[in-house]
Amino acid sequence: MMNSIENLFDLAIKQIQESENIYIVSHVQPDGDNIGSILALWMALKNIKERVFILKTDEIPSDFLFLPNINIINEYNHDDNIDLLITLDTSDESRLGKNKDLLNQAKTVINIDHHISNNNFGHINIVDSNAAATGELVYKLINRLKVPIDKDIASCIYTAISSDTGSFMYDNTSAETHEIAAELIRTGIDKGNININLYQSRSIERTMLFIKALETLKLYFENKVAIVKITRSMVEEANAKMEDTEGIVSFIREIASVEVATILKEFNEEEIKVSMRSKRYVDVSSLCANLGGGGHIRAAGCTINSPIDIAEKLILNELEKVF
Ligand SMILES: [Mn+2]
Repeated sequence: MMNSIENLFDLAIKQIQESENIYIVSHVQPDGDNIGSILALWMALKNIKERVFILKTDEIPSDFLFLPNINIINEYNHDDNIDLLITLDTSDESRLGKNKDLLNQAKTVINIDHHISNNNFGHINIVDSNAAATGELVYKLINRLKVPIDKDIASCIYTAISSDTGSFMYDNTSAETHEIAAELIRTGIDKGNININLYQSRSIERTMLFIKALETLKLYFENKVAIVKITRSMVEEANAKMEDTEGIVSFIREIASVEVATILKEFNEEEIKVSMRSKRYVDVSSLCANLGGGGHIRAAGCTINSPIDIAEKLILNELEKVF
């Protein structure tokens, strides 16, 4: 029998109540939805449980250092017992990077996510691809826990939802998304400050990398496909980091003729991370799935283990099937 989301929330709450050592774990290359969600859930659980911790899987991008309690995110100490491990916004085990083994160490795993590609790796899987962000599911869970959502919790959930909806602009933004946002704003959050931190704080280095990326822009299939490439030497020349590529792919999607925007990031000579965004009709999630990746209909990604120019050709082959 399929469990309804409501039943799954109740199962998760029962598990939380019965667990002593609770760990919430971040994912590799954490984004606003991941970090906002883990902080919000941590703050909420601290109201009802003594031993709740957040584990760091990857460095926290500087954009999110303004969030309350960001400094409590810590490395796993190998002597600790994990009764309950909670993953948020994590579509599969590999997204846990160096903390992947904790899935076996934990007595119980709760997996809360909104990726359509989620493979239900947890014991309890609250996976709802209709949610615009994992932050929406965390909001519902906290309400069901009957923990009041204060300004700090609300700021983190607002960050999560705003990040994953492109400031409430993407297709995934629903009436419910706005209803939740309205409730969050009513707690008195400083949304102006959140917006400045999220959208008006680009560093000079990131700006320089942005310019370099745009210089590589190529258009295909009657200008419906735009591709940019970031090599390690470009990152070095801009004195930037690979995480500073955030926002470039959305920017090139804004070109009028473009339906699919793609960025190729060279993490290693034969390790190319690809992010794809579509505008109106192409399902980039299934396109990326053909290359071993996944994601959402309008935002997806994959990793290709070839040099960057070969990776570009593989992607163009997939795109050719669509255009
Ligand atoms: Mn998300």
